[in-house]
Amino acid sequence: MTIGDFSVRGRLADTGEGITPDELQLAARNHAMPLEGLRYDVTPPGLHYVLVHYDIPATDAGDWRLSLDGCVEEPLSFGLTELRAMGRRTIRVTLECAGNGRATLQPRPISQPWLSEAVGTAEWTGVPLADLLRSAGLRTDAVDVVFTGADHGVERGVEQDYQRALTVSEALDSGAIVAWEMNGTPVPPQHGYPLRLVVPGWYGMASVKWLRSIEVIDHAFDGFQHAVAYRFRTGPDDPGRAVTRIEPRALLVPPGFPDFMSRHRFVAAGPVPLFGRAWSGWAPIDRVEVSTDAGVNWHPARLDAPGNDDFAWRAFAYDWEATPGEHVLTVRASDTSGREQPVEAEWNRGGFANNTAQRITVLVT
Ligand SMILES: Nc1nc2c(c(=O)[nH]1)N[C@H]1C(S)=C(S)[C@@H](COP(=O)(O)O)O[C@H]1N2
Ligand SMILES: [Mo]
Repeated sequence: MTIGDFSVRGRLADTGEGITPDELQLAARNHAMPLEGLRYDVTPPGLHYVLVHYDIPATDAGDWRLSLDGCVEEPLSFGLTELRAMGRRTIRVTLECAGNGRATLQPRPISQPWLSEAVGTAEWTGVPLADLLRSAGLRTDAVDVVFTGADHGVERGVEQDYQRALTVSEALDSGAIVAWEMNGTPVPPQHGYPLRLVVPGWYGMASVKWLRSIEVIDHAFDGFQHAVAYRFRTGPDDPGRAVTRIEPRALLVPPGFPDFMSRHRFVAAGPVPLFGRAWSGWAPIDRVEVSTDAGVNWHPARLDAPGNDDFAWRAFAYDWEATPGEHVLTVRASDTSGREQPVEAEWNRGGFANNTAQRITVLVT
């Protein structure tokens, strides 16, 4: 159903229009990971970014049920205890919001105004989604698998439960899990307590929180978060292309100390060790380059040995010999699929996947 006067197309900020009260309201609810949080292999809880479209629902692990039905041989329903008995796997995953970088685009799409730090890495423990689907038995007419959260709201006039889908092959092969633990403790309320889907390598919107139902359907899912939101569109009438996996990105821990308002940095001249993390949802990271002169010259960073999880970020380091004056640090990553992080990403109307290289202004004294 639709409510009120609305346009299913989002709005773009007018030339020179600052952040609106609506955007500020979203930014105050949904927080990013402070960049110094990049120093941890696994983001401590509370520092991991949070994105909630509607409200955090009131949920209770004691009576929680997850249903699994539709095009399956045997419809199933699980409580938490039954799910735990199905198996247990822990995976380290870097999640990033598809809207990360949106607020720096010109013109600015009006929505959650992320800068560059809507990211975090956690260890998620749960049961492989593929095991659940196999235990119910997929019928031959199965096409898509629809995941529904317990949260409910209105988005651009359309009332809905938060829903996303994967194709049957993505659901079976993506390594997705239905998780009840984050970093070894129950998933916190804002991250999906008591159960959430985690789809490694995909932008965050695929990892449905407060998961209460999995339905296998015999046609392609065309819910709001697929057909209207999360599409790369060049204009309001462009049908666009689906947003799926995470584009490569590298971020540095800003060196030295910050100015309170501008976040510009101060460091003393001499050796300055630079450190950061890089990730991609398409393939493992194989190269990171650092520039200390706003992208004129690029230098290879040292990459840490890859870990066991393909979709967790990889650490890198670079030794900078800082000379007095103002410098702009910038960094870019590439992965083994040949994707390279651009110095300036292409604009799209929803402001998705803006992996434009980070820029940090540093005053060397
Ligand atoms: N049920 C539900 N799942 C959801 C969302 C939501 O609003 N409701 N937001 C999605 C989006 S857009 C992102 S980026 C991730 C954020 O996960 P996090 O808050 O645990 O970092 O959750 C996804 N799963
Ligand atoms: Mo997101």
